[in-house]
Amino acid sequence: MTLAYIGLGSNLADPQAQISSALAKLAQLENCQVSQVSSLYFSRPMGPQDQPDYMNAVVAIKTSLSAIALLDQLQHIEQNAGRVRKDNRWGARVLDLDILLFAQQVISTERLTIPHYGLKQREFVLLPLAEIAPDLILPDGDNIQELADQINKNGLKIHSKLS
Ligand code: PH2
Ligand code: MG
Ligand code: MG
Repeated sequence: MTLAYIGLGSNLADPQAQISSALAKLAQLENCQVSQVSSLYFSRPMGPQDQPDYMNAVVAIKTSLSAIALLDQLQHIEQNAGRVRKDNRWGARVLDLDILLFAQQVISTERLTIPHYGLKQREFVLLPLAEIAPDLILPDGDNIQELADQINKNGLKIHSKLS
């Protein structure tokens, strides 16, 4: 079983409901167990500012899937939530499920970059990740708690417990 971390985000169509429903769907996936769930956070949009605030969370899962098979499952959940893939990098979305880490694997292919390329620059990823995995060390040796302590919080706030 591989320990993986997944970032959840939404800023459209009732973000809190989107994230709880995505969490339920993750928990129902075959070959996946959700082992930890962060709080739900309110975050300011990174990227274009003419979009609603986001809700973000991070979960830990244990899975026997490969990283690419996990990505297929996550994209399936995104699509079922009504996500339309268009060319709106960093634009508003109903549901975004990103593989942040897949054990200590480093993957760089057309479909997948792991660790997630924005992980260290995003307060809405680092803080929830440090909440559930403060001792985590990235493949490059960086410590999650230290990165989380150093980053500008940019107004990030805990909204509620998720699970
Ligand atoms: N995701 C984006 C673009 N901007 N901003 C916040 N606060 N949270 C996100 O999850 C997010 C974002 C594209 O994936
Ligand atoms: Mg994303
Ligand atoms: Mg994504």
